Amino acid sequence: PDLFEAPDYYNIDDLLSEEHKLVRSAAREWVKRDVSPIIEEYAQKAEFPKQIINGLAEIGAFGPYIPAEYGGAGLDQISYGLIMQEIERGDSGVRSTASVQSSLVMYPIWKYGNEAQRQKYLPKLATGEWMGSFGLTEPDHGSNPGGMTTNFKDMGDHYLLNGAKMWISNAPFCNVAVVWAKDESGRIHGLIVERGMEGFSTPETHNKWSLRASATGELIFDNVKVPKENLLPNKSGLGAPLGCLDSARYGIAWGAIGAAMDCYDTALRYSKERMQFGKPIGGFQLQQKKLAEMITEITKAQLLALRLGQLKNDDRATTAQISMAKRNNVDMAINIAREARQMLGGMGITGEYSIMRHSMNLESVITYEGTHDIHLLITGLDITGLNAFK
Ligand code: TGC
Ligand code: FAD
Repeated sequence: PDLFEAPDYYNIDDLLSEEHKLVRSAAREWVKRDVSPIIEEYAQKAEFPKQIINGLAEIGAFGPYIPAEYGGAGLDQISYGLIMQEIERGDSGVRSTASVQSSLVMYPIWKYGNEAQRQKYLPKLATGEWMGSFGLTEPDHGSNPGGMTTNFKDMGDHYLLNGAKMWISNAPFCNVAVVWAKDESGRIHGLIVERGMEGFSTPETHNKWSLRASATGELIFDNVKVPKENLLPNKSGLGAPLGCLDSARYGIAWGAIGAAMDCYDTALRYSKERMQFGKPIGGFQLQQKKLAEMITEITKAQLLALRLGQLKNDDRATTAQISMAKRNNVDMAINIAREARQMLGGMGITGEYSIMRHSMNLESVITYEGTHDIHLLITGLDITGLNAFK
C-alpha cells in the first residue's frame, strides 16, 4: 500500500495558494491510485505503461502552463512544478514523458510556431491523443548540440530531411517529433515531423538499466519530405532548443524532489519498524545522521525550486538560475536514493520498495537535459564570465 506522506519541514505549504494545493493533491491521488501500484512491474519488463496517458492528461500534466485556448491547463509555473514533483515521486520515467510532451513539444509549438501549427497540434497533445518527442541529441553530439549534422535542404515545395537523433524519450511511440536540424547555411531550425512520413523511423533503444518504464529510441530521417508548413517560423538558432530546455530543466528541478521525498519517506518509515540489536535501526546515530541530512537537503531543494518558480512566474528566471536548480536538486535526489537504499539493507535492492528504481532512474536524470558537469560549467561561466566550452 502507498502510505506516502510528503515532508514539509519548513511549512512551505504556507507559501502555496489553494490552487497549488488542489493541483498537487489531484496529481498525488492519481499517482497513488494509477501509477505506484503498476510502475514496478512495467519498469521490470522495460515497458512504458500506455494506459496512464489519459490520467496524465486529466491531471494537467500535458501543457500545465499552456493557455486553455490551446487545450493546456493554463496554470502557473509553481503548479507545473508541483505536478512534476508528484509524478516523479512515482517514477522519473513517467515524469519524463510529461516533461517531453509539455516543455519540449508543446512549448516550442506554442512559442515558436504559427497559429495554424498551434491549432493543429496543441489540443491533441494536451489530451494525449497525440504523443510527441524532441530530437536534439545525436549519436556524436550530446553535450554539444550545436555540432549537430542532421540537416534539411529546400527543395522548392518541401524540405528534404536527413540525419539521426539518439536517446530520444517517447520516440518509439510518438505521433509527432519536434526535430532540430540545420539548413543549408548551417542555421538550426525546428521541424515538426509526423509518423508515417516516408523515410522516418523510430527504433527503440533496449538494454537500459535506468528509466526502464520510459520508452527511449532513435529518430532516423532518410530523405524525409517535410512539408514547408511544418517548419517552426518564429525562432531559429541554437537558442531555440535551449529555450525549451530551460522549461524542461525547471520541471526536473521540482521532479527530483518528488523522487527524493519518496526515498526519504520510505527509509524513515522502515527505520522505525526494522529491529536490529533489540531496537529500531532509526534509533542508531548513524541512521539518524542519514535521515537528518536527507530532510535538510530536501528542504533546501524545496526552497530553491519554489523561489525559482516565483522568478519564472515573473518571467525573470535566468538560464543559469534554472541550471543551478536542476543540477543541485538532481544531485540531492541521487545521493538521497543511495543513502536510503542502504538503510533498507538487503530489502533495498528489491522491487518491493521503490528506492532502487528511483536510484537507477536518477542516473538518467543526472545525465539528460545537460549533464551535472555541463551545469557546473554553466554556473562557472555565469559567475566568472569565462567560457569553458569554447
Ligand atoms: P552558446 O554559444 O552558449 O549559445 C548559442 C546561442 O543560444 C543562445 N542561448 C539561449 N537562447 C535562449 N535560451 C537559452 N537558454 C539560451 N542559452 C543560450 C545564445 O545566446 C547563443 O545565441 P547566438 O544568437 O549568440 O547564437 O552555445 P554553446 O554551443 O556554447 O552551448 C552551451 C551549452 C553547452 C550550455 C549547451 O549546448 C547545453 O546546454 N548543452 C547540454 C545539452 C542538453 O542539455 N541536451 C538536452 C537534450 S534534451 C533532453 O535531454 C531531454 S530528456 C527529457 C526527459 O526525458 O525528461
Ligand atoms: P557526452 O556529451 O558524450 O558526455 C560524456 C561525458 O563527458 C559526460 O560526463 C559529460 O559531462 C562530459 N563532458 C562533455 N562535455 C564536457 C565539457 N565541455 N567539459 C567537461 N565534461 C564534459 N536527448 C534529446 O534530445 N531528447 C530526449 O528526449 C532525450 N531523452 C533522453 C533519455 C535518456 C534515458 C537519456 C539517457 C538521454 C536522453 N537524451 C535526450 C540525451 C541526453 O540529453 C544526453 O545523453 C546528454 O545531453 C549527454 O550527452 P551524451 O550522452 O552524448 O554524453
